[in-house]
Amino acid sequence: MAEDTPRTPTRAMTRRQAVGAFGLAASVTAAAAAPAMAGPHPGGLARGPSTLLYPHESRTRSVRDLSGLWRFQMDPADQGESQKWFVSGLPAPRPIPVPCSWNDLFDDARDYFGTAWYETEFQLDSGWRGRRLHLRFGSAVYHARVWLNGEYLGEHMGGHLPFAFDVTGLAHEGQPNRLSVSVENKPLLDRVPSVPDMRSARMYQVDFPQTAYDFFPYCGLHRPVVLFTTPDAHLQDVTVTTGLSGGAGLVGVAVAVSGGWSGAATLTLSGGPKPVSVSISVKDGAGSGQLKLPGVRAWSPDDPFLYRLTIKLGGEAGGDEYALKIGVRTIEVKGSEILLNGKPIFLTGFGKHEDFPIHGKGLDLPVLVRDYELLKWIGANSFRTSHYPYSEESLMLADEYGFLVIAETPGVSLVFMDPPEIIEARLRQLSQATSELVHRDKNHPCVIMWSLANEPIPKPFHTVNDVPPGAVEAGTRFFERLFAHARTLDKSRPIALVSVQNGPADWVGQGDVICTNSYNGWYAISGQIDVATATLEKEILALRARHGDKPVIFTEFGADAVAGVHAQPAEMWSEDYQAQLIEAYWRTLRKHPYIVGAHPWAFADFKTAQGIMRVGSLNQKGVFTRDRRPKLAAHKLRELWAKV
Ligand code: GCB
Repeated sequence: MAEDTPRTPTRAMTRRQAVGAFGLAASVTAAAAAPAMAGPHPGGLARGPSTLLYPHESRTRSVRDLSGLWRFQMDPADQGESQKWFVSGLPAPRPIPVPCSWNDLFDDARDYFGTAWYETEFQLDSGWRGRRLHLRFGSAVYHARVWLNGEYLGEHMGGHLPFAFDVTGLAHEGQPNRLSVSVENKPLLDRVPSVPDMRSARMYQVDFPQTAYDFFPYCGLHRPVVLFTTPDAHLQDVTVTTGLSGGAGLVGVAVAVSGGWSGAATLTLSGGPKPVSVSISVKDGAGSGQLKLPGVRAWSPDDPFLYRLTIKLGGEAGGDEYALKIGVRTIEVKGSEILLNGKPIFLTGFGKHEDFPIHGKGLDLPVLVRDYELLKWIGANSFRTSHYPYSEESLMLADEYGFLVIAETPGVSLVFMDPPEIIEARLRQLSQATSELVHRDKNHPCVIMWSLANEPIPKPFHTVNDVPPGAVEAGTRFFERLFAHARTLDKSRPIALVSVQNGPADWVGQGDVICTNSYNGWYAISGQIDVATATLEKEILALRARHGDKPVIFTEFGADAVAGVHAQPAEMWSEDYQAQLIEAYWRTLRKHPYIVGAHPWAFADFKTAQGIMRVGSLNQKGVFTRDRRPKLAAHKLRELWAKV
């Protein structure tokens, strides 16, 4: 480890690096933090920035998934860095699977939110000689620092989004290479999501662990860690935009190539009756072109047809090759409608969570496939990635299944009663996460809208204090800046935030679509479905009056139901009550043509902090149980949605 490598990240350094981390997140950080460490590669390549493109294999790219059993050690005293565990190895490790959350595995780790270390070894493939070597993390919650063979690579702040390093020259052939990662998930006020300020948020003192949001704060390496190789000059980024014109598809492709590379590249779209190609020239690392697909099969939930886009550098000469699946579709807001390929859509589906026993938030492909099968079974055409970016695998699969996805940032339960410097720190962190999210997911046809936040509130719910003066205005300024930032990142999709019932109109009103959560019949007007729906009716009219002709989506409504509990007449917590409340909401919402989506909360029961409102530490508003058995409401929705 270089002498000047900081051992303990100070707040200031952490912030500076996190902000600089957008795009080629950790690579930039790594390059900035450790230029002197870049050893010469046997093939003579020096380290450069990495790429965040999903690591697909190709003729020129090999991928090695490092998933499996790693070694793990908690570090409550934060001594691993000063004791150089990344050099000596972990003193007392135990096995841990990657990807997985650590919380459900070990009794002493369930409520552990400090630093923990991960360690594994890998061998280099001799066929990789002369290639550029990259190391990529799908997600580490929340703050990760990484070493390879004792050399510090860099860090990444914020969960749920990937980061990568160019590690060319740092790994050795013919011997094990040690990879060490520290992951830390301290609940801090200035993070996103953050914890409530305990001085003013009385309610949270009865919940454990304390969170401002309603899901368990699982930690760890949640998604695959992979090694991949590229040629020296390689594609670093691809941006695809699609349009439709008189039965033809128009596909715009912009590429970024490492090292300011210049030369010819070929773009090919296959999957249609015959492949379509175009040659483009790349200058100083940037190039773009357009392909036309006569008789295009436009992507939609009814026909989620995907083309394969292959990009080859250097024409036939054999430079880097990268392929991804794309769908050709348009999405726009017009008047009170959301139009997909020019036709109005209505969203049926849910807010979900990445959550399952034992895995926690670790990528779980069997559960992912089962969820999508159940979404199809119930008649859902969409879901929201509440309340953070989901795995890249889940979006690739959504492209294939034809689900319409509202992709949400980790901006959940933001409050605006804190000191300005805390609010500013959150804005920086959330802007970075938004940049990384759009960068990662911009090419997915399934993503039809960005949600910048879920239920921001001036002050935490149930606090005794009044809304502090200036909190609403602070939120308005915060979202003006966040929306402006997001709109520079993607002009091709609507952008919204999801508001809480009766949340400040000036916040949600900045969105292209009005998204709102509504809990009449549960948190408000408990136990009285008729009164709840009459109130809902008034709320709908008020929303319309306030927000003009923007389309409206009810992104959450519902009731907890303990599976197996029944009551006649229906009572709260019974399956009957949940089914009846959801049906009453559905029928009320459907009367209003400007309401273009209804997502009951939630798809499945999920783990939360312990608290007086969460029996079994579960939110039981799922229409499926946590192990995916349908409740009465699931059958009811299936019946209702069959008629849409
Ligand atoms: C909400 C939140 C969601 C909660 C839900 C509930 O409004 O957006 O995260 O889980 O309410 O059940 O309280």
